[in-house]
Amino acid sequence: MRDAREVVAGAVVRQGHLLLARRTWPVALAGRWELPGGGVDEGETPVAALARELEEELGLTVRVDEQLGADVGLPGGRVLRARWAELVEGEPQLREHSAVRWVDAHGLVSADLVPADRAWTAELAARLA
Ligand code: DCM
Repeated sequence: MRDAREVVAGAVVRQGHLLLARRTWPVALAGRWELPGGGVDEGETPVAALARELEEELGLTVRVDEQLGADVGLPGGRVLRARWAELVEGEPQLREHSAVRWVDAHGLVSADLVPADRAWTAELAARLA
């Protein structure tokens, strides 16, 4: 388990629907939905980190685009940022998550998101509307 100072999450949109993934860890977040992603390794760019994480966790090939929304503070002084990501290839595979789903704006707003990701709900919902 990495203890990265910076965590990057991906907003993958396909046919007007956003990819959400259900976490299994830690206990406080298990069962709640997130934009998938993970920690930026030493010497790695956030763009490369997000592409790597989405490949490792879900088997997706993406092209990482611009940042969306605000930076979000996480416990331990870490910062979480989100970027749009274009799906190039792949169907999500459950390697670390317990489920995935593609949601429209209504599904996003009603999803039990991890707390940090709620910072982006309005901007994401606007894009999906
Ligand atoms: N995290 C989050 N929202 C995301 C992705 C990650 O709040 N969309 C948090 C959960 C963990 C930390 O970032 O505290 C590291 O994530 P991971 O365990 O997926 O590497």
